[in-house]
Amino acid sequence: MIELFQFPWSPFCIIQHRILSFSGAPFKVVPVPNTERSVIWKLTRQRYYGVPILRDGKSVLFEVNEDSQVLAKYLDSKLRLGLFPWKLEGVQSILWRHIENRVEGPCFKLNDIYWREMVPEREHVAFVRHKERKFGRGCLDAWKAGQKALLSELEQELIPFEEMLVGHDYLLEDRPRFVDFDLFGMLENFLYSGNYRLPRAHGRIAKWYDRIKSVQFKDLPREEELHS
Ligand SMILES: N[C@@H](CCC(=O)N[C@@H](CS)C(=O)NCC(=O)O)C(=O)O
Repeated sequence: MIELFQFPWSPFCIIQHRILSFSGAPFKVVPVPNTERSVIWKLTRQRYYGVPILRDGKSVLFEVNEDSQVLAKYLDSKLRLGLFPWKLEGVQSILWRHIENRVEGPCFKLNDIYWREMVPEREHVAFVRHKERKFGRGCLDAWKAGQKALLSELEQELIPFEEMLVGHDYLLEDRPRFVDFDLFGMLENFLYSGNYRLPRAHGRIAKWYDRIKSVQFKDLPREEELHS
């Protein structure tokens, strides 16, 4: 059975978790503490410490650079989900870079403001140290102080996605592709703490979010039928 090594509020783990549940394939979640990655280090033979990773039988899958989509492409080709059709590869590659930078930024900071509610106490010091080493001393408090500005940054960043939903149910077409799961991961991370709602201005995104949160591959029309 496919195993997903993850922690639950990570935007990148949420993407893989949703793709797996969309697929209908059986899978197992293996929780990894945010601040203790030795299991990942061991499984990847000292080549990776990030999450998520996948284990499928003897294969261990992990990303090879910031913009690779090794995990999603593996699941897509193994489970035949149609998330990366060739005709959309170029536009999806541009979009996922954008989603994982410009949308991810405000989302994870807004969620991290509530870090005390997610991170077990024994991990507090390691969590704060990790964040401050990367984003500077006092970053978590600075994000809290700048919460309003971060919310309006997110609202702005979502405008093109609201516009993309004119005329079809998902971002690119009437069926979900990888970028739908990618954007979902960022927004689900933003919503994780339970302290936010999606920006009210974006009505199409709200409806799309309800679809992408629960869509099942088995309920989609077969791909050939779409083009007949
Ligand atoms: N591009 C990678 C990014 C993964 C990533 O940034 N994961 C974070 C958690 S959300 C991580 O483990 N970062 C390394 C660390 O925390 O030390 C992917 O798609 O999986």
